[in-house]
Amino acid sequence: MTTPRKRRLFFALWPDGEVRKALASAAAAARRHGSGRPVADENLHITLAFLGSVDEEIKECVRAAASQLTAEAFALSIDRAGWWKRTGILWLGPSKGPAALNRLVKTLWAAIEPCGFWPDFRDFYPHVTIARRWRKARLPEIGPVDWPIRALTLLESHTGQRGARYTVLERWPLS
Ligand code: 2AM
Repeated sequence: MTTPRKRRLFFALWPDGEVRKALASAAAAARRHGSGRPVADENLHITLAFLGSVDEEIKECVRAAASQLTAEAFALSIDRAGWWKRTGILWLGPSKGPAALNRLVKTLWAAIEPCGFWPDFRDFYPHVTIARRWRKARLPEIGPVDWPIRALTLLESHTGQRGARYTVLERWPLS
């Protein structure tokens, strides 16, 4: 008997080419002082809901739920760098998380709850991880990156010897 294939999935804000470039250069500037393992430019994102390894049935359930979801588009300004000492994560994020972003995350968890997920938004702290195992020298000021949020994206994470690689499975526009 073969084991059903499971995929490691997450919902995220996935930047388009232009925003990705701007985030990549802010990330490079923020990583100038300190050392650790940089996240590749093509992997930069904000995780909204991490689902872990799920089978095909659950994947289809969350896809259907996301396609029914109504949430508004909004503007996000990535204007600060931060560092979590315990996890060694260096990140970029908004100093003011817009209410529309919190609404999106809550609505998303509520939509996928019937697929078997327990809402996990209490500790939601929007961030773009830009390095792991980071030893901080100092935190720089970063020029703000304006990121218009117009879609919700479902991604699959593939982990290999050379680190993580993400593929976009589906994208739903926000109204
Ligand atoms: P992060 O880097 O922003 O913290 C895909 O694996 C993404 O899901 C990772 O980039 C990570 O986001 C997030 N992630 C991975 N494991 C997680 C977990 N156990 N709980 C919450 N988020 C997780």
